[in-house]
Amino acid sequence: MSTQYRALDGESVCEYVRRWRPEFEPDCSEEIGDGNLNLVFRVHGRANQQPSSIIVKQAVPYLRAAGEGWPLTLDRSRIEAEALELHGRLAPGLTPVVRLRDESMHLLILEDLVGHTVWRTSLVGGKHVAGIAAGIGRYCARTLLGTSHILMPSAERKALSMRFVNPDLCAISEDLVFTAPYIDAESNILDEAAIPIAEQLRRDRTLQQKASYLRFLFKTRAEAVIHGDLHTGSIMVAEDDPRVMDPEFAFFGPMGYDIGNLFANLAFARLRHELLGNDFFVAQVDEYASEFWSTFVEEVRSLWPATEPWRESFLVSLVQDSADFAAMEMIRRMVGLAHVNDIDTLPLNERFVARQRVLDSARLLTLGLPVGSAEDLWLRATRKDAL
Ligand code: SR1
Ligand code: MG
Repeated sequence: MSTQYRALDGESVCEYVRRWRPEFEPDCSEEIGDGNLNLVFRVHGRANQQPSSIIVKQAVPYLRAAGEGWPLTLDRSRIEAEALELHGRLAPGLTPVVRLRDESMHLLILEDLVGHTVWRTSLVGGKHVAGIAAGIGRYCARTLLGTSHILMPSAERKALSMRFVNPDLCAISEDLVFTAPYIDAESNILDEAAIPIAEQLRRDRTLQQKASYLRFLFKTRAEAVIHGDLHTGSIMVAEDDPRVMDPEFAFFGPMGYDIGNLFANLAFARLRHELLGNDFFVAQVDEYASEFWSTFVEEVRSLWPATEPWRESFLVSLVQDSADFAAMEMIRRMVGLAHVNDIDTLPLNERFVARQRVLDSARLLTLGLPVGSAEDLWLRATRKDAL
């Protein structure tokens, strides 16, 4: 750890900001992080006589959600900054702007996206925000293709590969996504509605084998610099202005992991509203899924070089990978350490139905016949019957 490093608090973050930009006069700060990994402060103040605010995000040397007993590299702050810069360059306007990177304090100062909300919050509340799903489709196409061998020159990519070695954060996903949900792990969080499916998961040898194979793919398929945690809580939204944040899990991994995560988290929102009887918003989420994929495909087709005559088979196999990884994300959010509000805030009876539906859909996605299209993926992720 750097000798200069110290974790900031509500007061010292203001002093830090004052020193970084003397013309910014901080009034107060609030901690706004979700408490999983980092300290995140919004610092309010004045710059050039105008009210202003910025975000300070600092890594702490352990996993906050688990406590100091789970050490975690501070290097994740560098990876996040580099991923924001790389993805921001490839997909302009679709990430927050990094205003400062302090490697010795393991922190970033980011633009405060005033007027934006977390997409998951809008989805849970049934609030439509236009122009988001298409933007995320574009972001995925540009970042995934742009860091793959399809578009990035080999030498540049090899140099980049050293910058995105992310063993600690990958280990968290290898454990929390592909391992813990299938065993009686201490990290699992089980409400009463999760207990029946946790028992099924511990007995399900077929699913366990598949999870273990997918963990292998996650570790070995260095296809692109993926975001690595592309759920709807990692996306800030305002009308026609989606911004993808929090890429600290970025590494050279399988493209289907990002796409699958996005589909899985949209499926949670849809299921919530289906069980609450909000048919209008169910149809809206269906539209998001379709818009996301059609924009992704359109963008891939326009970026794809004519010298690589296998574009359509790339898309077919990406859909299959995405279905598999969507299934893993769906399952782990029911019984693992990190849950989702879309399902956790349902009344108990609906939550029982939801957890079983999620497991049944996930099995259909990853253990059924090969998934032939994104429409097929979405149908399986959202339908009622079991395999
Ligand atoms: C405590 S870390 C748990 C989860 O939070 C992050 O957003 C990742 O999804 C990780 O698995
Ligand atoms: Mg996050």
